[in-house]
Amino acid sequence: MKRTGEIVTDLLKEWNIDHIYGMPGDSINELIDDLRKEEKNIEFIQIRHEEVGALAASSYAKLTGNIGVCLSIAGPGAVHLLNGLYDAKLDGVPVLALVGQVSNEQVGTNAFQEINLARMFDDVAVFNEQATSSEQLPDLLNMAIRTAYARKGPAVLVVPDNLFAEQHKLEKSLTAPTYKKPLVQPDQQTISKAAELINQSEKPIILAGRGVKGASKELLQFAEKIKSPIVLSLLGKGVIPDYHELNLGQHGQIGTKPAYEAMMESDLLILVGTTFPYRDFLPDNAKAVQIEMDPGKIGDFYPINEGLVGDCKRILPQLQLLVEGHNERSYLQKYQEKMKAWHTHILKTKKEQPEPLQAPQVMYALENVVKKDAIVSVDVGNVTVWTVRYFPFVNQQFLISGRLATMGAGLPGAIASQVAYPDKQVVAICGDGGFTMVMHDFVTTVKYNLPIKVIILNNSKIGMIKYEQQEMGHINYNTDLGEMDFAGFAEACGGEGYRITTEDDINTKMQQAFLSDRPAIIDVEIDNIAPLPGKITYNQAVNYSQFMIKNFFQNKKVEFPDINQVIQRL
Ligand SMILES: Cc1cc2nc3c(=O)[nH]c(=O)nc-3n(C[C@H](O)[C@H](O)[C@H](O)COP(=O)(O)OP(=O)(O)OC[C@H]3O[C@@H](n4cnc5c(N)ncnc54)[C@H](O)[C@@H]3O)c2cc1C
Ligand SMILES: Cc1ncc(C[n+]2csc(CCOP(=O)(O)OP(=O)(O)O)c2C)c(N)n1
Ligand SMILES: [Mg+2]
Repeated sequence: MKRTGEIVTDLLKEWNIDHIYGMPGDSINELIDDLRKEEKNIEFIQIRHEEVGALAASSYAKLTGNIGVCLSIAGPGAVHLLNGLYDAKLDGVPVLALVGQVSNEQVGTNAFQEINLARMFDDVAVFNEQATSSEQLPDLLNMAIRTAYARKGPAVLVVPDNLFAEQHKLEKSLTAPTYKKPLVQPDQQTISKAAELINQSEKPIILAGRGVKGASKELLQFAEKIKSPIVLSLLGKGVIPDYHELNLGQHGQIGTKPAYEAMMESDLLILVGTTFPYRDFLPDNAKAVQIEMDPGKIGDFYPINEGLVGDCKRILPQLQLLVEGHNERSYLQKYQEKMKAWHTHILKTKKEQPEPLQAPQVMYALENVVKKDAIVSVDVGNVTVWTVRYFPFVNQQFLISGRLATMGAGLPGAIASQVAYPDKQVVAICGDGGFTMVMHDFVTTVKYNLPIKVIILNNSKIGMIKYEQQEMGHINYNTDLGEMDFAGFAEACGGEGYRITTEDDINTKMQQAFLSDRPAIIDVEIDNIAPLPGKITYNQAVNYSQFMIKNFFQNKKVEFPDINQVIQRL
């Protein structure tokens, strides 16, 4: 007979789980002892806040496609997991949360740290069960992991700690530690109808998202044949190089003006692997074809004419065989010209030398030191827009909390990236607000010697909200954060800190930091200017004028955006 905890760790290994993020404590101590015995096979990464563990598990799944695992005690530890589990749910990736519980005989008695975990996890989890006997635990674990993969979300398995210590009575598991991915394929008739729509179209445009990761070659060959421009969702950043001649950049509030205009002019929208949520940025009356793995999402974002369910890596070449090739297309050429002008405009801004420093100059300095295959984990705020717009990707991978858009995801994402790929360069780009939500876990990077580089765009403000309030015509309230010396903090944690305040030392300090093999924070003091939308709408302009008038009468202050840029983006 084996200890149940030993069977659990054996199963984790069979599922190819080689690391777990967590914080030990009562109600999970028995499992911790089993994990101790397996430390060579399953690395335990002790984070300082369970939210970071859950966000790291979610990020690991986004990067690798493999399940991310986090662990916590009952009560407060479990509560801390929630944000990361919601991130996994909203971005549709598999995560397993192993959560301790008071011992079996105490469940339901208001015991110390006992909360109603089943009710708390009910909304977030795609699988939410509490083991009541040691016999069922291995099978519940298999079911939890399989469901997380099948339903692409977080599975929560709550276990009263005493169960791990019990001797397991059954000789054999009743279930198997396996998940088989289905091969879904649209019928030939639907593919032909989609090809017909494409052949009839004069101005086709592709909106590609994260689902294209792994199918970049197929996407480019298809787009090349029909001579269609490609615009990308935010999460599609990096699936094709930013400077590729068919790429019109990102789409939406964070996007480019050529992407917006080309989209509005198009007569056929080809959605590939995306849940792009901003209806205002899609054309009013275009025809549409959608290629999407999840049948539940076909037609969910646009009134499509044909939906092709399955893997775009297989479907794009099948479609490519049926569509007519084009040597040129004036619609594409028009926007390629506009895109050249956009790149010139962006590069010109990056080369300016404003005092104080601004975010585009930081991106320019970063671009010069970062490796072509680095992983870039970005936090939520203006920092997202600066990175996406001013940091061109060649072959880098992009990581963010997309749908939940939680601040504080940048650092956990970088931790997960370095754990998953110890030999790759990993960069986190965070705002001062987002980083302070999780900054305690910079010590984790020091403890585990994860040589990540954290760039902080330090504007002493929650810049995005300051700008949002202005855009709504409101006077700013509670958007100042106050000053913080993040470089000093990095050193106090045992890492390296670099503080950059002027253009003069930005390149040398950035290079120094990137040459180091230790975790480092590069704290850049920047001016808080607003990253204007790629395309400014009439309403945005009107509301902003209202803010300027109110601000003048109430605070006797005048804040003008960069008028040259505003005119270019109108
Ligand atoms: C500050 C901030 C600002 C933002 N602003 C914008 C913005 O302006 N523009 C923007 O686009 N987003 C923006 N977002 C992100 C936005 O909320 C969504 O997360 C994002 O648009 C979704 O991107 P996606 O569709 O590529 O990814 P997902 O939502 O992950 O969708 C990917 C889809 O691909 C499917 N799929 C997976 N694999 C395959 C395959 N092999 N074949 C076919 N289908 C597959 C999946 O089933 C899924 O439906 C912002 C987020 C933040 C934090
Ligand atoms: C957990 C969480 N709380 C609040 C928000 C709302 N929010 C979005 S961006 C932002 C400001 C981010 O500030 P900072 O990290 O300093 O980045 P900046 O915008 O200044 O570049 C806030 C408060 C959020 N997205 N997530
Ligand atoms: Mg800030």
